[in-house]
Amino acid sequence: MPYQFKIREGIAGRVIGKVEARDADEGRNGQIRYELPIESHFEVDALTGEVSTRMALDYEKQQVHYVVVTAKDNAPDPRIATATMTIAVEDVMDEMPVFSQFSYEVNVPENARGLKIIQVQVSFYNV
Ligand SMILES: [Ca+2]
Ligand SMILES: [Ca+2]
Repeated sequence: MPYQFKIREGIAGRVIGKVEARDADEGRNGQIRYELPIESHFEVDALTGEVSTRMALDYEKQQVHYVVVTAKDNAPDPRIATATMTIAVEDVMDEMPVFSQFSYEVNVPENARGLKIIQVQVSFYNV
């Protein structure tokens, strides 16, 4: 079963949703533990299935993350199920404005009152 979550960029340690696997077995064999890949940007609570961001995500780097969550029962010979989470990162206006040129040199004539000196172009990555 696919999961779809959304999270704003730039927030670490925020719960974004929950995964749930069911196991009809009784007792030990019915106890499920959830796991995510170690190198993931996310972490999952092994017992509750709550998924949260391990680190702040950057929309400008990656807009969607596909993460496979594994559910494993506690049997000596564990049964394993996987589900894919699609996590959409929401854009926030978090980029610094950058000048299109590193420095500007302008010569202003003396007594040039009211003269338009230079037009500086500032752009945002978010635009
Ligand atoms: Ca960003
Ligand atoms: Ca942004």
